Formats: sequence, C-alpha cells, structure tokens
Amino acid sequence: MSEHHSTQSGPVGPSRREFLLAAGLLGVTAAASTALVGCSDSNEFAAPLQEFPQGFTWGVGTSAYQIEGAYNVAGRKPSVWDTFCRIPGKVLGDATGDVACDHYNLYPSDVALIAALGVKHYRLSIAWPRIIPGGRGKVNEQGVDFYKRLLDELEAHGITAHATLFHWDTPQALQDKYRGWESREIAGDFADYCTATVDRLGDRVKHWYTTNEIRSFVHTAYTYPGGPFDGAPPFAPGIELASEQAFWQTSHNALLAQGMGVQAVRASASRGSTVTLVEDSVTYVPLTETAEDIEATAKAFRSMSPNGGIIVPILTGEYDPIFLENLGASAPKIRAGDMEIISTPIDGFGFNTYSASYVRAAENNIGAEELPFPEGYPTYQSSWLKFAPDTVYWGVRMFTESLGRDDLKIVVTESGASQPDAIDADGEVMDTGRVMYLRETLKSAHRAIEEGYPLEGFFVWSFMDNFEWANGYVERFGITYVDFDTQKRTPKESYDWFGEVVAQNRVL
Ligand code: GBH
Repeated sequence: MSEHHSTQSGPVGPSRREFLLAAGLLGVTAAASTALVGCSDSNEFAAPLQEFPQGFTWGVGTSAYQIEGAYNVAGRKPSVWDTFCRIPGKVLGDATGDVACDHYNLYPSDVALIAALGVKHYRLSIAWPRIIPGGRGKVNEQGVDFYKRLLDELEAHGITAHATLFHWDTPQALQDKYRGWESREIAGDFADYCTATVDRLGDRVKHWYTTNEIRSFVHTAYTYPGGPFDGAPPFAPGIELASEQAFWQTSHNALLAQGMGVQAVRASASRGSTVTLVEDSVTYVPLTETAEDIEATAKAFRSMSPNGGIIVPILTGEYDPIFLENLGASAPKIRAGDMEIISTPIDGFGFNTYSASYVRAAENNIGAEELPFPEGYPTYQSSWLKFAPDTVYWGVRMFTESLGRDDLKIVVTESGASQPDAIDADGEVMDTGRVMYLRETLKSAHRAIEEGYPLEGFFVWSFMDNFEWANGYVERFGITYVDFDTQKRTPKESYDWFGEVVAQNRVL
C-alpha cells in the first residue's frame, strides 16, 4: 500500500515538506534563522530573506454573521442580514447565515485549529443582535456568555483576541424603529452597545475595533437614483434613498457612530487597550512609479470617493475639500461638533486590503485619472477582486504621504482571495492561486516595512470559508476549507503555507 503510494508520488517529485527539508528551509526558525542570514550563499536553494520585524502581528480573521450560525439561539434577534437573506434573489442560492459554519457550537475545535496554525492573534466580531437583541435597551447576558466562552478558549490557547464591534449585523429592530443608518439616532445606540460590550468583555479583550467598512455597510448597502447598483444594492438592507444627499447623510451618520463608538470604548476599556476602526479604503496604485504618477496616487487617495468622505474626515477632521466640491449640493449637512466626534483620536488604523485601482496623472481638479480594468485582467473568484498586490505598499504609504499621518500604526486587518476551492482525490485543497496572492501581497507589505512605513501586523481573511454575504457559500475566502453539509474543516495548502510564514516570520 505504502509502496504503491510512493510509486504514484514518485514522478511528481518530493512533497513540499520533503523539498523544504532538503533545501534546509524547515526548522530555521528562532535560533537557526540568524545562521541562515549569515550563510545564505552557501545554500543555493535559500529563498530571499524577506523577514518581518520581531513581534510583527500575524493573525487570521472572521466575522460573527459569516461564521456563527445559531441565529435564533440564546436570545439573539434578527439583524438586517437575517431579513435580507429571506428576500428571494438577494443572496446567491438564497443562502442564509442561519447555520453558516456553526461556529457558535464548534468554536472549541475551531480555536484549536487556529492555534495549530501557529498564529497568536485572531480577529473576530461581536454580534450586536446577540448582546442587545432589540438594538437598544436590555442587555442579553446569554449572548455575552457565548463570547466569554469563546474568549476564554482563545486565552487558554495563548491567542490574543482582536474584537470588531460591528461587522454589518445591524439589529433589525433599529431598522424598523428609525430606518437604521438613515437616522442620526443610531450613533447613540451604537455607542451604548459599545459601552455594554466593553464593560462586560473588557477584561478579556484589549484590542477593540468599532465599525468594519463604512464603505461596505453604507456604500454597498444603499444607493440613490442615478447611483450605483441600479436601485438594488447587494448588501443589506439594500435600499435606494431619495437622493445622493440622503446617501451621504447616511454615511455621515456612520462616521458619527464610529467616533462615538471610539469614545465609548475608551471610557470603558481597561488600561492599555487600543481602539480604532477598520476600513477598506480604496487604494490607488500608480501606473508607473514616476514622481508624477505617485503624486497623482496621493491626490486620488485623498480626494476620490469614497475615501474623501470616509477616511479623510476620520483622520483629518475635515471632509476633503476637492471631494466636497465634486459632490456639490449632495454634500452631507454637518452640525456643530460633528467633525470633532468623527475625528476622535484612534490608536492606529485597521486596513482591509483586497483590490486596487490604477491611476495616472491627469488634468482635472483632482490631478489624477482612475483607469478602468480591461477585460482579461487577472481576477479572483469575486469579480471585484482584481489581482493588484502592490495595493498594500501603496495603501500603507499613502496614509503617511497623502494624509500626513505618519504617526498612525497600521495593521492589515483583512487581506485574502476567493477561489472555487474543492477537495481533490488526495484529500488536499491545492489553492495555489491563494498562496500566490498572499505571497505577492506579503512582498508588498514587506516593501512598506523596509522603507520605514509603520505597518505592524497582517491578518489573513479568512480563517475558514464562510457566508460570503451576497455571494452566499459560493465564493470561498478561507485558508481552511469548510464542507457546509458536514461542517468538516480541512486545512488548505494556503493554511500550511501561512503557518510556515508565521513560524519563519518571513515571506516564503
Ligand atoms: C470584506 O470586504 C469584508 O469585511 C468581509 O466580511 C468579506 O468576507 C470580505 O471582504 C470578502 O468579500 O458588490 O461588486 O459592488 C471587502 C470589501 C467592499 C468588497 C464592497 C466588495 C462590493 C463589490 N468589499 N465590495 S460589489
């Protein structure tokens, strides 16, 4: 049997592990890695040494609605996503997050698998509809207890939790009461929810993140006549507002919630805690790395939509003036004191990075032209996910060069790629496309660090395949494969690869 197996694998060559052993690349962590630096010439198989700084934060991430399931258990009430999923045609295959990865029940084995990967950091999100099922008012201690159990399990495995307070699961009760993010009232309710959560979990969590991607839960969930998505935005609640002005007012409410959330977390968090937001800022990459196109990149980063209306006000205290000029009468109405709340100081920046746009210098009021992607441009399973690995480098660099925030420590809170993975005849998931994506992305991250930009961590999205929003269970982002019929987890090739990256603290 084993002979048969070895003849079969013979012509294919040695396994990855055998090759690495032969090349002397396994077990070079810690003590031996310095030796390797000194003698890389002597080993013709030695890889380029793109090492990360000691203490670099390596992690993986997920979010509550995408993995937990248990949608009606222990007092949880619906979010706008539970409602949206039940409207036929909104989600591919009319899938829901009712069960998802059943992580609510399977969290102990999931945590063990995260620990086995070797990362010491895990980013999760906490479900508002579990903690305060009605959106405001009474706290559901049973919901809190789930997170206590999960956080204790992480702690027992030596894993530091990074908790996002809002990853798109707006309580349906608030949608019904005052139309959710369309109302300024939500900012106060969000802050109260932050306070309730941090009061109860602040002994277990030190790294807090308020909102995940205003760009997604507002800008991909609402539209206006003449706006994108032809009247039907793909994310919950999927609403067409009366005007572009109403759209930017809704976005402004989310900025206010973010700022009030930061203040609430700070007031309740334990000493030494950090709080920031997570945003998928649009990253621009210069068509050519010339001074002209790099300057155009910096101008685009600040002044194009939506950055000029999301990260610029949060990080500078003002909407970008050129962005506002281009918005004209559709600009949000700003009340006295709003900008101070919105720009409440944050500890670093959670940067989600997937795709990018190329820009070059142009004669317009921004000074940059965004270039459309031609047909045939390398693209992952998600049609929006263009392969543009330079995005991390340019994104991180632009916080410093375009926004002047060189004080801001940046953590890549999400980066990853979708593929229609499957388990092959050998029982493996050979997701080389994802390995290639992550390797090139890490080279770009390494370049940023090498040039002195303040990048301090990298979380792969996602720890496991999960409910991929409007794309249901069709698009897979995990480094762990999930069979949604059996809930069996199978580490993919990218899981093994990333584990080695973490162990050796360098690009492999
Ligand atoms: C992240 O968003 C999310 O934080 C995470 O929950 C999600 O699983 C992951 O990406 C992968 O999608 O509908 O064609 O207009 C990434 C940023 C912004 C990408 C909105 C998709 C909508 C594309 N997303 N965008 S489209």
